[in-house]
Amino acid sequence: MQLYSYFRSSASYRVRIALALKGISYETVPIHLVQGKNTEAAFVSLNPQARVPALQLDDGEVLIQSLAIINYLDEVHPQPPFLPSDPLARARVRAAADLVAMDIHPLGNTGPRNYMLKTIGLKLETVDEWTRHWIATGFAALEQMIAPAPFCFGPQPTLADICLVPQVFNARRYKVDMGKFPKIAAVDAAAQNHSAFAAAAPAVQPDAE
Ligand SMILES: N[C@@H](CCC(=O)N[C@@H](CS)C(=O)NCC(=O)O)C(=O)O
Repeated sequence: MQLYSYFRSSASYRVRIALALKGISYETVPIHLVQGKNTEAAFVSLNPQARVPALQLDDGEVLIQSLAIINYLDEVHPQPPFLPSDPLARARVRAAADLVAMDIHPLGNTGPRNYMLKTIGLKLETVDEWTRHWIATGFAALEQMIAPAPFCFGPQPTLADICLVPQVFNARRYKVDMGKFPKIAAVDAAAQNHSAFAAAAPAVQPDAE
């Protein structure tokens, strides 16, 4: 398998965690977002959305959208599961994952940030404040929804942790005050000690700068 990835991309980071948790080996194909490599024809032919991640399977099929990729991996490689078996517990895990992936992440993503900076002409400090605001707003809600033990919903990582840990990386990058979110910080600390999360971290990727 080949993972088209950018070391600092949190959507790519989610898929790297999922692959590591499942013990699936893959080759990283770096797509440098700042250099605009995602908009080059070769990559757009794989992902018409021009975003990372994309996962090319051994038979050549290409999957896009991190949650679709992660759910595919969970269906094809059921162990260890990313969701609990109880429907109510599954709904709680999915709610936490969606809060991060659908409500927080899109607002601080490269495309919208660049539009605000380059097209609207907002100052970097204004855009950074926007990014911090939406991360902190989402984290304030998430802090009420999780019960670290040590992961968001128990002793094993779930889809919620797979989404949350990369978002904490982003939060730190944009200097969100993590002291306000002790439960989220505790989950992140537990993840840093887990080999799959450690292997997926931006700093150890082949394209890390
Ligand atoms: N919902 C998508 C988001 C993918 C996404 O936005 N990736 C970002 C990096 S984290 C990207 O490639 N941005 C490039 C751009 O917006 O131009 C997913 O979960 O895969």
